[in-house]
Amino acid sequence: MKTTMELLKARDLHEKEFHQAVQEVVETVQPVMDRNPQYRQNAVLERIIEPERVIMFRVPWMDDQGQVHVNRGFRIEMNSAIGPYKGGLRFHPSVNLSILKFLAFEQVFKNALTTLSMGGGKGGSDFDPKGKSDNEVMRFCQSFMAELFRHIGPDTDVPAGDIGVGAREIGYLFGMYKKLRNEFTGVLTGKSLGWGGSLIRPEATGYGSVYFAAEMLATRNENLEGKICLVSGTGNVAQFTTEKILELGGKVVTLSDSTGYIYDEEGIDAGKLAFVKRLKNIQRGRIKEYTEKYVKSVYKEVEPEQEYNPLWNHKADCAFPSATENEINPKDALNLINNGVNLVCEGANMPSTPEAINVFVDKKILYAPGKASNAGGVAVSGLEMAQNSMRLNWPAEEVDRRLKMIMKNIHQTCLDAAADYNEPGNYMAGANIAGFSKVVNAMLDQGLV
Ligand code: NDP
Ligand code: 2IT
Repeated sequence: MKTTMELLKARDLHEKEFHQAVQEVVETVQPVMDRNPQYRQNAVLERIIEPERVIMFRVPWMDDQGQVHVNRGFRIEMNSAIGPYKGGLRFHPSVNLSILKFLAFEQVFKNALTTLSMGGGKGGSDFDPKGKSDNEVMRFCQSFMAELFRHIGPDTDVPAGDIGVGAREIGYLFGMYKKLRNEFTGVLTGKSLGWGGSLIRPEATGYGSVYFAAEMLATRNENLEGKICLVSGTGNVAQFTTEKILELGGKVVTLSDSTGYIYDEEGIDAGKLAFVKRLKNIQRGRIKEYTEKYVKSVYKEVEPEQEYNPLWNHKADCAFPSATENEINPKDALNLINNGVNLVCEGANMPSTPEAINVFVDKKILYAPGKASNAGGVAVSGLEMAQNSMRLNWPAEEVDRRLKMIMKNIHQTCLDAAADYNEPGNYMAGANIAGFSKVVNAMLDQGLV
C-alpha cells in the first residue's frame, strides 16, 4: 500500500513546500497514530492533508497609467473542525498553491495550539505591492475582495495579514467587503484601532515569539538579559520581535529584507528601531539605508542561491528568523551553533529547512517551531474577533496579559505532549502532536464530513 506521503506527492506533484510541511507532521505523529488505532480506521491523516476547499480566482486591476494587469487570487479553506477558517493573506510574487497550502496546513495546528476556536486557512495573491502607488494597491485590494467576499464571513472564514498585507491593505479589503455585503462585521482581523481593531494585534506575533523564547530560556534558568540576538526580516514580525527583545534586556545586531541584511555590532537600540519602522512602514524603503544613517553598521547583499546566509554567521546567543520560509539551511544551522547560538525561535512560518531542524534537534538546542512560537499573532486575531463580537475593546494591558498567558500555555502544551511521547524537550514534536490530537479528535466527534 502506498504511504500517505507517496499518495500526496503523486497527487500534488509540484507542491514542494506543501510536501515539506506535511512530511514533518506525518513523521512526528506516527506514535500518535499507533496509540490510537481508530485514527487509521478513520483515515484522519489523509483527511487532514486535503483542504476542505480551494478557491482560485482572477484578479484584474488597472495601474496608474491605465494599463490592465491580471493576478491570481487564492483562499485555501483547510480545516474547520474547531472553528471558522482563520489565517492571513499574503501578497508576494512568489505566492502559489504550494506555498499557500503549506501555510494553511501549518495554520491548522497553530490555531489549535492557541486554545481559541479557530480553524485553519490562508490566502493571497502573486501581486507584488512593492513599488506600487497607494491607489494601485487600493484598486488591487478592491478587485481581490470583489471575488473573495462571497466565500468569507465572520463565522465562516476570517482572513488577516501576512507578508505584503498590513494595515493599509486590510483597510482597503475591509472597505470593499463592507460595501458589497452592507454589513460591518469582524470579517478581517488586523483592522485599524479606530474601526474595530485590537490593541496589541500589530505587536502580537513579535511579542509572542519573544515571550515564547523567554519561557524556553526559563527551563534552563536563563533569561534574555544581555543576550545577543540575530533577527531576520524588517517587517511586522521582525520589528516587534526586536522591540520586545530590547525591553527584556537583550541586544539585537541584525535585521534584513529580501535583498540583504545589516549588522550593527553596537546593537539596534530603541531610536534605531524607530528609524527602521519609519523606513519600512512609511517610506517603504530598503534596509540598506540604515547603514547610511548609522555609519558604523555594515550592509551585505544576500543572493537567494548562496551556499549560506552570512546573517546567521555572527557571534550570538539567540536567533529569531522572522522573514520567510526556508531561510535557514543546514549550513546556516551549523554556523549558528558554531557561533554560540543555543536558542532558535521562529517568528516566520517554516523558516528552517527539515535538515536544519534535524541539526537543532540533534544538538539539543532550544528550538521553537513557528507554529508554536509565532502563534501570538493569530491568537490576538482571535481576541480581536472576541472583542468585535462583544462590541467593546479591551485595554492594551488586558490583551497583552492574555497574549502572555496564551504563549506560556502553548509552551507548556508542547513540552507536555513531547514528554508524553518520549521526546522530552522536543518542541517540534510536541507542537505537532498536541495540535494534531486536538484537531483530529474534533473531526472524529463530528463524523465523516
Ligand atoms: P512583512 O511583509 O511585514 O515583512 C516581511 C519581511 O520579510 C520583509 O522584511 C521582507 O523583505 C522579508 N521577506 C519577504 N519575503 C522574503 C524572501 N522571499 N526572502 C527574503 N526576505 C523576504 O511580513 P510579516 O513580518 O508579517 O511576516 C514575516 C513572516 O512571519 C512570514 O513568514 C509570515 O508568514 C510570518 N508570520 C506573520 C504573522 C503576522 O501576524 N504578520 C503571524 C505569524 C507568522 P522586503 O521588505 O524586501 O519584502
Ligand atoms: O501566519 C499567521 O499566523 C498569520 N499570518 C496571522 C494570521 C491571523 O489570522 O492573524
